[in-house]
Parts: sequence; structure tokens; C-alpha cells
Amino acid sequence: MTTLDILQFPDPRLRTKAAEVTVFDDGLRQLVEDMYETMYAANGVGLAATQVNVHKQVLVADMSEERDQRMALVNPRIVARQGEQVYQEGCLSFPGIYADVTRALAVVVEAQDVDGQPVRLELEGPLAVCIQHEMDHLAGKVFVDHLSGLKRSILLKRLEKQRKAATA
Ligand code: GNR
Ligand code: NI
Repeated sequence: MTTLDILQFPDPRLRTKAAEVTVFDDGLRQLVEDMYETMYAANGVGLAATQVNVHKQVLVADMSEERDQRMALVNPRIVARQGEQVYQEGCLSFPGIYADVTRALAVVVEAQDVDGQPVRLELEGPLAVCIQHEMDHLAGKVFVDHLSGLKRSILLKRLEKQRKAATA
């Protein structure tokens, strides 16, 4: 297993739209294993392949306290959404930055597992937030895109400041 480097905003590669996965082989299984390793090492609750510079529609998540409830989705699509929730989000591509984002409260997701088998999930609450956040990454979108211009610019200035302080 390998820990992969996570792209940091504003790396333009975070804007890449991921391609559909058509081949379910050992390479895909290896990618998913390395993504779990990377997510757990970074103490994240989710990770999109985009963030490790692999532009395929693959995401992993684990929102459990015990860090033992792995979920890997390939080619995920939201087929239904309901309600609204506001949740304070963070992102491994924006270390130290947090912001409230409004998203659907519940979503129905159709995807495939690593073997290509179809899966259908009804998610709500924090797990629904996480999957929507990861699916955004696969579309080249990041959480601050959901904020108003003013909020976004304040947060991005803060990110800059923290980086300068860290490298000074
Ligand atoms: O680790 C993460 N925490 C988190 C918290 C609230 C909402 C979404 C997330 S996802 C994030 C990991 C990450 O950047 N995934 O893309
Ligand atoms: Ni993220």
C-alpha cells in the first residue's frame, strides 16, 4: 500500500472532470486501497480520486468513529435528492479551512462497486454531505465554490496566510 500526495488548492488539476471507469481490474483495486490508506493517514472522512491526481470517477469514504466502515463508489450518480442541511465542511485540499455549506439532506446514489457490480444507496445526514462533497471533486468542483464571493475570498486569504506562516 502507498500513501498518495493530495493536491492542494488552487492546483488547477483539482478542476479536472473525472472520466467514467470502464475497466474493473487490479489497477482499480490498487487505486482504491491506496486511496483508503491516504484518507486514513490524513484523518479524512472521504477522498476523491481527483485529489490524488487520478481523474477517474472513484471515491472512498468512512465516517465511522472506529474507522472501520469503508465505502468505495465507482461512477456515482445522484438519482434523487431531498431537503436541505447546513454542515460545517473541511477538505484535505484546504487544510485548516472550514465553512458552512448547504446541501441536500438526503440523496439516492447509484454507483458501482470495485468489481463493477451496481449498488444503490439511500444516504442522509453527514454521510450524504460527504458523498456530495466527494462527487463535487469528481466534477472539478470544490466546497468553497458553494460560498458567496465575500465569504470565499475571506477564507482563501486565510488559507494564504496560514501557508505563509507555515513556510516562513
Ligand atoms: O475529511 C474531510 N472532512 C469533511 C468534513 C465535512 C464535510 C466533508 C468532509 S470531506 C473531507 C475530506 C475531503 O477533502 N474529501 O474530499
Ligand atoms: Ni475535499
